[in-house]
Amino acid sequence: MEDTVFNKILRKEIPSFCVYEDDKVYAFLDITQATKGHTLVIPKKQVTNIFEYDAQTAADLFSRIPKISRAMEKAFPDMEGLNIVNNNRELAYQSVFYSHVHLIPRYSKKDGFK
Ligand code: DGP
Repeated sequence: MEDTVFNKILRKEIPSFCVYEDDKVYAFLDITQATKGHTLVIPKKQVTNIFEYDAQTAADLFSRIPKISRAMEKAFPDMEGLNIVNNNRELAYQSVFYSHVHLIPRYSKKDGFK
């Protein structure tokens, strides 16, 4: 499997802002911040895309998302909605080939972010 920027983040070779971590997943702020708090969640077991998941790794990843979403809601009380996005392969706009889920908060008030 490709050694991606997310492998380097997991190995702490490049810095990231940790949102949540346990033995199965790591969640960190996306460098682009599509909106305030834009977070990426990755499984610690490397998977390239959705087509490659075994059931346990998928359960490990997706079972954490409600908890992380609630933590984001606490951190950003003005957050009113949340998009959950997962791009798979280049044609579907995947640019880092280590599977990840985007958690993108939505705000009704303009606060300098989209
Ligand atoms: P996607 O297009 O779905 O593969 O999204 C990849 C995301 O990864 C993109 O929103 C930007 C983010 N990203 C790329 N490089 C880095 C990095 O070095 N640090 C962090 N925090 N995010 C990164």
